[in-house]
Amino acid sequence: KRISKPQLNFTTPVDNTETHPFKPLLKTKPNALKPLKESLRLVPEEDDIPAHYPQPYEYEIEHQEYNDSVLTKSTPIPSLSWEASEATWVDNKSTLDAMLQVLKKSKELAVDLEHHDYRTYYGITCLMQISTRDQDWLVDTIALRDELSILNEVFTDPKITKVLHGAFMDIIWLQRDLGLYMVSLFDTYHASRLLGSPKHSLAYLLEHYARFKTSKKYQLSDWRVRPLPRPLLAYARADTHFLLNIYDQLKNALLEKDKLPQALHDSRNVAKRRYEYTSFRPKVISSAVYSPVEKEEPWRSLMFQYNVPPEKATLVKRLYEWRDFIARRDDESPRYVAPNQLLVSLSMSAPTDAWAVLSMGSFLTDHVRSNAKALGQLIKRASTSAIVEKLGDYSPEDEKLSHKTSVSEI
Ligand code: U5P
Repeated sequence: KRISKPQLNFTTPVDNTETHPFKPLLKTKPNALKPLKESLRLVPEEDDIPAHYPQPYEYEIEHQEYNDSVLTKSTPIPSLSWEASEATWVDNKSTLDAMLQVLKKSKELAVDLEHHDYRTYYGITCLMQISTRDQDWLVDTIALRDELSILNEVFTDPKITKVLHGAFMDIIWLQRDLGLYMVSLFDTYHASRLLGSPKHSLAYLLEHYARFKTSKKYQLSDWRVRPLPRPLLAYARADTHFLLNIYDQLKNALLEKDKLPQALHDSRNVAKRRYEYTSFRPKVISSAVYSPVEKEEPWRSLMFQYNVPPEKATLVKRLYEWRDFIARRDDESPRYVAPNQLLVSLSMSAPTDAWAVLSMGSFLTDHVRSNAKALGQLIKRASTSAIVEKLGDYSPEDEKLSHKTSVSEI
């Protein structure tokens, strides 16, 4: 089934141009220790970090205490029966408000997201699963994209613990698409690591702590589809339904081993992560900042992975830049415009006219087909400039040297 692109209906159109640093979507700041205005002040460029807006809840994440219930042992509360319960679908303002009223009264929430990244440049958050001790909700984050900032009332309330598994990308997607942040995050992935479990996936925790078997086969399905088919609804609900009970057990085990402070420290670091556009990302890569592209010369890894000879570097770079330009313009992923394999084939056989591009074989994409002429010209120009560069300073010694450097650089 062909799905129309949901981003065409967004009230704020998608902007892939990166002409300024990422600006937090936050309009009001519930549970603030530092006022909103101060939290949105541009930090000037220094050393290897370009000018940027701060992560607006960084101070609160660092300074707020967790609820006492996180710090003390307690008898694990059993999950609600899987068969006897059903999730509530939330796709309008009134069900959202009703959900929020229940969430406000809870001491802890389990949260998870599903995300789509094939027919979009940056990605789209498609679904948010939320569970309390006695209810599950599935929130349509496409339909409610502009309404969800009210969830900051509970997400940034330090008295309400947010339990997520491996939240490092969820934290990014929440701030990028929905302007949401989390204060008092408990990441069960970090808990599992500190306890030295044999495996750290949610599937393993579900099986080991909740005796619930899942299949990962739905993880990469197209979460933009509406209505979501039953198996996907069930898969999504399972991601949070058992998580608070698992949290109870992990928390007790961490307290027994004196490892709870470390688990909270690691969780705080995840919650503090900041989203930034590729062109404004810090020069030094760290887990504190996430950007769509995190490598200095990403086309070099492509050459390394596919064993492309070094003299093709200019051509691979030009093709990579062409693909990125088209992907941004049409809001598609680079791999939808042309998968790596196709990019490598184009650089290897280097077709220099439309006809040659089109006769490359059966793996052509729509974008490569409709841009065959421009691609032929680009390849011709890149090959010519590579020859000119070579003739300019040719000596056998040089060639050996440049070969060595380009290999070790990768
Ligand atoms: N995801 C991937 N690749 C993976 C695992 C997850 O792209 O190997 C993305 C999917 O978009 C999925 C989202 O919707 O992460 C959340 O995964 P989960 O929380 O359901 O495991």
